[in-house]
Amino acid sequence: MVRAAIGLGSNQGDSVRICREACESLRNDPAVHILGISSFYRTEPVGVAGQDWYVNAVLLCETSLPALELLQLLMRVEQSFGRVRAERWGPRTLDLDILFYGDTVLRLPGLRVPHPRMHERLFVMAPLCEIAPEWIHPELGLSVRELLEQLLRSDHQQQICKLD
Ligand code: A4P
Ligand code: MG
Repeated sequence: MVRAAIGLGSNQGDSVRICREACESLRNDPAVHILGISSFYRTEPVGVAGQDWYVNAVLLCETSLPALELLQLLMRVEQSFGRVRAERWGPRTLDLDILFYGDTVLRLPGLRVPHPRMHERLFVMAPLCEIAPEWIHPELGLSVRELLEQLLRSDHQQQICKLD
């Protein structure tokens, strides 16, 4: 079993419900054992302006799936929520990203782990720090808590707010 962190994001449809149901889909998969789910956050869009705010959260699990099979499972769950890929960074009903997969570093054309932009994103690091503050980023050599502190000290503040 490998520990993995999965980022959830949605800004189309009933995003809170979609993220909750995506977590339930993963809980129902025999190859995935959920260890924890962060709070849900309402977050300002990063990358493309003029779209609705997102709901973001992070799920921590153990899985028996190799990384590429975990990605395929996430894509199936995205599709079951009606995800259509249009514009990069554009609006989506559900985006599931592998953030960490154990200490593995993968730079394949279709799978990059750790997620290459995660440490620059408050909408990832704030929820991740709730459930895995001590996890060391295998490339950057800093813990999630340290990376979040670094991000909070930098100028580029993204707006996020925790939902109850
Ligand atoms: N892919 C490569 N590595 C991974 C990985 N670690 N996990 C590939 C998941 N997928 C990975 O993804 C494009 C391709 O990335 C996939 O086919 C997969 O093989 P996608 O989900 O179709 O496209 P995308 O998400 O638009 O692109 P990308 O580059 O993953 O975007 P990001 O960086 O995920 O950003 N603002 C807020 N507030 N909240 C958000 O959640 N998300 C994005 C998307 C932009 N702005 C946001 C948010
Ligand atoms: Mg994605």
